[in-house]
Amino acid sequence: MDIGGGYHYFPGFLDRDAQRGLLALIRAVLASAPLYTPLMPGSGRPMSVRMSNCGPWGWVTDRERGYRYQRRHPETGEEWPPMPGAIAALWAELCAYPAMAESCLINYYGARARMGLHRDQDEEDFSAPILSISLGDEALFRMGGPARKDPTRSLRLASGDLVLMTGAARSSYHGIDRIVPGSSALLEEGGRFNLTCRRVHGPDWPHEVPR
Ligand code: MD6
Ligand code: FE
Repeated sequence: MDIGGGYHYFPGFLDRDAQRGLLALIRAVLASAPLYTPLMPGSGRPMSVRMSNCGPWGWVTDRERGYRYQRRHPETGEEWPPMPGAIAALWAELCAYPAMAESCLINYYGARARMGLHRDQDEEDFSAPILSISLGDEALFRMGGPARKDPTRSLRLASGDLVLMTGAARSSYHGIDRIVPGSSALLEEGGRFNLTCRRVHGPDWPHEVPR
């Protein structure tokens, strides 16, 4: 559903079985690439969200080197686990883009985690959309425009909802004001996973970088 500004919203796209299946795949990824606490560039302040990645490239941040994509987990030093086929299939189904996603960022929100208003701009190619998948507790998603001062709207994202950000929304400000603890029983520990699938390079970049 086109909700304007380049934002597309697919409420309840994943049924309960699909959510459980995806969650099991994410848990398997996290068994080899555990969640870590990212630090803000400069200040070194910890983010409240914990992160990991799958796919050939992972988005990371730390105090010294800031926001970037890299091939390896910052704590284990291992390459990121492969992107599960079910996630790649959602990208192929929903994103009109001639190449596969190269990165799936995994964000975990505990009860008090949030994500400030930001734009995703560490990728080379803004013609590719970003696909977001929500699992677990509901979240208040704030959606703005390309300028920080643009008016914002708020959407309550539930487990199984997808959001596609394309066109103007691809470079628009957005964030998570808060989650709604206890609003979903999908995660036994509570909280929320958000997966964002991205293209990092242009469409001609090899999907698997030669070693
Ligand atoms: C979240 N999402 O839903 C945060 N970024 O937890 C994002 O920051 C995001 O949903 C780029 C594209 C879609 C998103
Ligand atoms: Fe984002």
